[in-house]
Amino acid sequence: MTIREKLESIAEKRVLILDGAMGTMVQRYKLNEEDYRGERFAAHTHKLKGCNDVLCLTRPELISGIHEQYLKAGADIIETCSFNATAVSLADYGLSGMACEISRAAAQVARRAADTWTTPEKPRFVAGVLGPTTKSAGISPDMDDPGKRAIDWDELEAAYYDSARGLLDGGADILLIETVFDTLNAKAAGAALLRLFAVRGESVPIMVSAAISDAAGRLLAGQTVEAFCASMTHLAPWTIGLNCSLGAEKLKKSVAALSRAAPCRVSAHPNAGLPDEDGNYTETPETMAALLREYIDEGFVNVLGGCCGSTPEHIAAIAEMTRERANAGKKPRPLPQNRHETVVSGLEPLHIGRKTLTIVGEGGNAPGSKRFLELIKAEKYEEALRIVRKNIADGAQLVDICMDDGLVDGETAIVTFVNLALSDPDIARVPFFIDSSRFSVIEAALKCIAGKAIANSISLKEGEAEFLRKARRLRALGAAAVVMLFDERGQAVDFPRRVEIASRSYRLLTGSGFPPEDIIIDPNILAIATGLAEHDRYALDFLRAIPEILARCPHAHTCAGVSNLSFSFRGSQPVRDAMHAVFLHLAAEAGLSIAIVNIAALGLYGTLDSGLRETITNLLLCRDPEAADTLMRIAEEMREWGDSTPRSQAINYGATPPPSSRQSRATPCDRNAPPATLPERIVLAMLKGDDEHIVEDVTALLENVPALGIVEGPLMEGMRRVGELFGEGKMFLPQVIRSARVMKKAVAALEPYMAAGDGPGEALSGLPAIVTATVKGDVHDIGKNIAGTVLACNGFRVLDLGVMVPSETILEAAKREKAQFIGLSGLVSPSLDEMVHVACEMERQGFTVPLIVSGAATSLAHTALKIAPVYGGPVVYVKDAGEAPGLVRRLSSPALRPGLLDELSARYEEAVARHNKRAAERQLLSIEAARENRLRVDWQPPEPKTQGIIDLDDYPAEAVAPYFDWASFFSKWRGPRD
Ligand code: THG
Repeated sequence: MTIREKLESIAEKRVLILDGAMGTMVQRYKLNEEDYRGERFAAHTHKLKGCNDVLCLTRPELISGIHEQYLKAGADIIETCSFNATAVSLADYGLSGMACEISRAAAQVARRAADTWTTPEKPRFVAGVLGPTTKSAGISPDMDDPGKRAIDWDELEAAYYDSARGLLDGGADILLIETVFDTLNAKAAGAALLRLFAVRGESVPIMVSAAISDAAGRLLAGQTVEAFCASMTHLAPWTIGLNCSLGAEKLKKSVAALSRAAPCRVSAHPNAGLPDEDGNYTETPETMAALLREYIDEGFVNVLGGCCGSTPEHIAAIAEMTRERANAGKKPRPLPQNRHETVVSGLEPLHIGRKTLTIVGEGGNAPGSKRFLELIKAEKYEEALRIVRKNIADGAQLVDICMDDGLVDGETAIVTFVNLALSDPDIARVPFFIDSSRFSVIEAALKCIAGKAIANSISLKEGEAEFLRKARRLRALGAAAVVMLFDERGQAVDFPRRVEIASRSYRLLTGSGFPPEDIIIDPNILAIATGLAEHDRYALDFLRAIPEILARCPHAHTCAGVSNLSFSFRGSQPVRDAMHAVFLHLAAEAGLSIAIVNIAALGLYGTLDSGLRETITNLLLCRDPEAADTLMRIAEEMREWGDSTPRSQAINYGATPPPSSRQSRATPCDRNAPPATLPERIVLAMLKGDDEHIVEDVTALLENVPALGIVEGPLMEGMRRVGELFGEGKMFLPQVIRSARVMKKAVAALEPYMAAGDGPGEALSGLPAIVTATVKGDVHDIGKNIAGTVLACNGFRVLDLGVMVPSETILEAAKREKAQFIGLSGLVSPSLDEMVHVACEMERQGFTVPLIVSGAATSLAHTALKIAPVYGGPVVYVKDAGEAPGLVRRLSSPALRPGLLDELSARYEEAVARHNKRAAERQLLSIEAARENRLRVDWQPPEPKTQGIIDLDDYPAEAVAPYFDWASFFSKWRGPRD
């Protein structure tokens, strides 16, 4: 039996148990630098403390001890300690070259532990972990350059390949791509795995798991879980799931959504709740198991486990609860059968159905539009993007992007344009239709796209081998494929050839494992009414071919570039538009799924003049040899009388809701209500991230309001509302970044009008410096990086000192750079003490600048109770990256700062009062009851461990810990908390 078959045979019967956190467990051992280094890295150039992965080489017995605890707790699958074991992440420790070796060691340690615990009744599996790395291929690290990327697909793919090779060599059964926050990184990992499997001639099951980062249930990079799912299904993963994130309670909604969307098994391993004021994760084993019980009772999952903060006790409780629910008759989520839905995605998913017509906007097609081509040639990308954005506003559900032109370097242009388009949330929302006659250009674009795109196109023109090679490549890049009906003999123009080439293409593709639902057949629309008789039947044969192709190619779709049809009527746009409307009407009836159209100009079928409609129908269906001449006459008349055809109306042929309503639902403000006043327009522009008129508007407002007043008035209000909406999950990161860019543009325009000494004006000209760092003992920096990006975009000079930064380094840098703010970030609980330490040091050294506190471990309560009291300067707790610019700006404005400080101290007082109230309510036990509750130590020697693989005397206490259950010892010793 293959591993996948083994896993499936268990998954049929019950929910599998995954282990819990590795990092939280390693923390318990309080290792120092020397522990991490061991002998082998004693003289290593970089600090290694915090690099848990290297422990697989230097302290394998410790890692194996943690695995054993999870196996003992009942985990079916244990995860290797290799979260950062990629060349990309290990670079922080000067260990890039060791990714493969560390990964191999990580898998070996886990393999041995799993084998020790495997029995015929309960086999144990090793999941080789591939983490998200420290760099994101899909998000710009530099706000001034939204098209920039810190790493590209090829580098990531090579790194993942190397690590995955090590994991397989070390004996991993499964490869787990986890904590995905940027799907593009995960797709590169997936491509590496497919390549590795091809080279080794064997494959292992893939698990993919994303982290949700805000209340709106999106990945950090902005994708919804459904869109993420669509982006990953080409890997045919064994499971798709969610991990880390917000804890089981808040994650439930997203797991439910994923469970509805996933065509495969579903996993969930959330954090043990959210950290409290001490940075401890709040869910106990019991409360976490109780929350996850709902996942099982509602049939959402097949695999359950824990992430940050979860311990062997949590896993034991989850395993126990799972058994109990199985006994109570609860079934694991059934595997969806024969799901062949076509779902493509941008930040949001798009279902393509056979009974509805999906519209691709053709505006971004350089050879199809003189204006667009001119803009691309002149590298006026912002303006070119506006055309695409307008297509979407007009109702396009996908956008065509094509840079083919003799004078344009296709690869460079498409990569630049796609990266810019992806940083525009209004555009990034929809899936892309990547169009090029050069395959390398399509590949280059797909390597930038986190969503599932449609590649346009491949064909049998150069024979079967080349056709299948390209198809394989598209699959590895996670795209659906348009297949044009060409073969070695040329283009299919009549009905039999269309059907013949379609069937052959479909047979070859599905035979090679290409999913039928990702095949989109384009039966070639060619110009009619050209005056040549052999062209007369082009439209009719196209329409007849659709149902025939659909019948022969189950689950596949058809597609058409509609504007080609009317080339003969160039010069008479109204007639062209009417022809397109009639054609679309007929094609939709015939079963066409996808139409590439000029969306803004499309006439509405129902409103066309009946005579015109009749003539066009006769022309398309070859029912009247005079139809072409009649239409010519109509075109002439229309030119004389002026354009009377209704335009600019979005069409809705199918069951999908009208695009315009989709649009406004997803936007945090109503686009249709025009704002009355200039300040309102400015706030709205910030909310929409629309910079088109911002300079005009702020300049106009200058007549009545001084520059500083505009910054502190509408601009700040906009920033504040953006922060608020982000916090509520109503905006997502790319939108926040866009708003920040609008702010920056506005402030830059106002700067010349600001008086010297005018707070932000002065500050901006000198660019206020913010020193940021993840504190000592902590290696997490995703949130800090984002806050840095958003701040940089707002005109601050951000000096990021990196991770694991001791307080001396932070304070030295702050002095040297004359920093006006210090920002500290921390994700794990020990970071909180470290932050208190930094705050004490700041006080001691006489700092007065604001201290900004942020990161998953921090909270308002902890800031109020522990940090604010030890530092005399302002201490500001920032919950989300989106809030940072607003707060920092208010702090740097002499006018706004006092109000903010009052607001903050009121919030802190309230938090302290709440805390004190809760503490006062805490019931103390009587002395008798406490004595009764004392620890009773059983002094009998523990049972000898049959599976012991080490001699206890040879090892220090922390290594032995797994064999003497210190955790339960201490939990009894401390007694129940609260
Ligand atoms: N099938 C597939 N892809 C395609 C096509 C197809 N991609 C390209 C094309 N055909 C569809 N796109 C267009 C875009 C514009 C026009 C026609 C088809 C067009 N443009 C005006 C013209 O040439 O008259 C230009 C006007 C201007 O310059 O502004 O008609 O069939 N899979």
